[in-house]
Amino acid sequence: MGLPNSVLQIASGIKTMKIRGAGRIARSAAEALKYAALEYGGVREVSEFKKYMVEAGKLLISTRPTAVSLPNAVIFVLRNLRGVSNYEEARESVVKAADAFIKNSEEAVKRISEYGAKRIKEGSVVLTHCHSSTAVEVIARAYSEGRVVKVYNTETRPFLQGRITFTHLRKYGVPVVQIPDSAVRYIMHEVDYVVVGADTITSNGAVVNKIGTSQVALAAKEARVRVYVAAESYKFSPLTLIGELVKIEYRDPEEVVPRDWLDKHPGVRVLNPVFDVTPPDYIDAIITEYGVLPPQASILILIDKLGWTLESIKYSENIVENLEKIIE
Ligand code: 5GP
Ligand code: RI2
Repeated sequence: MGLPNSVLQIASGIKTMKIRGAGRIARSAAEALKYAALEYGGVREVSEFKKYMVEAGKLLISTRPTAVSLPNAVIFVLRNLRGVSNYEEARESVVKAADAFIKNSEEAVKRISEYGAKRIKEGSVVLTHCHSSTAVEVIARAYSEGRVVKVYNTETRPFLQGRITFTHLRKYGVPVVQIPDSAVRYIMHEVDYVVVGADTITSNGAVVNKIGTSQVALAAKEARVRVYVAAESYKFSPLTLIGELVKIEYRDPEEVVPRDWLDKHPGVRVLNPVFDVTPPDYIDAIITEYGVLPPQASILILIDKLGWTLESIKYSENIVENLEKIIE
C-alpha cells in the first residue's frame, strides 16, 4: 500500500524547507513514522508492515542530505522493529519509539539550555548565525539569568533564516541587532561569545552547520572570542567514524539570484552550498545533553551514546539502500 498523506506532507515539508532546522527535521521524521504506523491499512503481517515502514523511512531520509539528525532519528525509531513477532507489537513499538525520540529531544534541548547558559558570563554580548532552535534556547535562558544583554544576529544569506532567529529571540524579550553576514568580523570586537547550532558533528569534532559558520568561527578565533556549539547527541554522525565525508547540500541558484537575472545572463554559474565545516580547533565547546564537551570528545558520544547506530556502519555510507539491513 502507498504511504499516507500525513507522511508525504512531512517529507515534502522537509524537502522544501517549510520544516527546517536539524532538530525539528529529526522530530518531524519521527512523527511521520508514527503517523505511518497509525495509518497503516495493509495486510496485518510483520513482514508487510516492515516493508511499508522501511519505504517511509527511505522517503524521509532522502529529503535532505546533510543533517545526520534525520537518518539517526529514522534508525532510532525503526530499529525497534527488530525481533518483533506480530503486527500489533510492531506497530506499537514504532509509535512508542517515535514518542520517546521526540520526548528525549525536547528534554535534551532543555538540558543544553541550562548547561549552555552557565557558560556565559553576566552582561555578555552574543553573536549567532542562521536559526538554531537549540542555540536560541541557550541564549534565551542566559538572557533570563542576566547573562546576555545583546545579540548580534546575522541575516544568513541566501535563505535569511536569521529573520526566524530574530522573531524567536524577540519572543523571549532578548535585545537583538540584525547584521549582514559580511559585518561579522567588523562587529566581532564587541562580542563575548558566539553560539550556534549544528547539523552534523564528525568523529574528529568538526561541526557541519549553515554556510558561513566557519567564517564566523574564523573571525571569532582571531578575536579570541569563544565559540559554543549547542547540539543534541543525535547530531553526531556514526558514519564519519569509518571515514565517510559529510555530504554538503547544494540548493537552487534562485535562492542566491532571482530567475530574471539568471535569464539575462545566460551561461552564468551560481553555487549555493548551504553548509560548511568548522574545524574542531575553532570550537571552544560542544554543549550536549550529556555535558559540555571539547570537540575532541565526539568519539565518546559516538561510542557511548550512539552505539546503536554504530552497528549499522558495517553497511557503509548508503543508509537509504541499506535501511532494511540496518533495522534487520
Ligand atoms: P578545513 O579543511 O576546513 O581546514 O577543516 C575541516 C575539518 O573538518 C578537518 O579537521 C577535517 O578533518 C574535518 N572533517 C571531518 N569530516 C569532514 C567532512 O566530511 N568534510 C570536511 N570538509 N571536513 C571534515
Ligand atoms: P537546531 C539548520 O539547518 C541550521 O544550520 C541550524 O544551525 C541547524 O539546522 C541546527 O538547528 P537548516 O535545516 O536543530 O535550516 O538547533 O538548513 O534547531
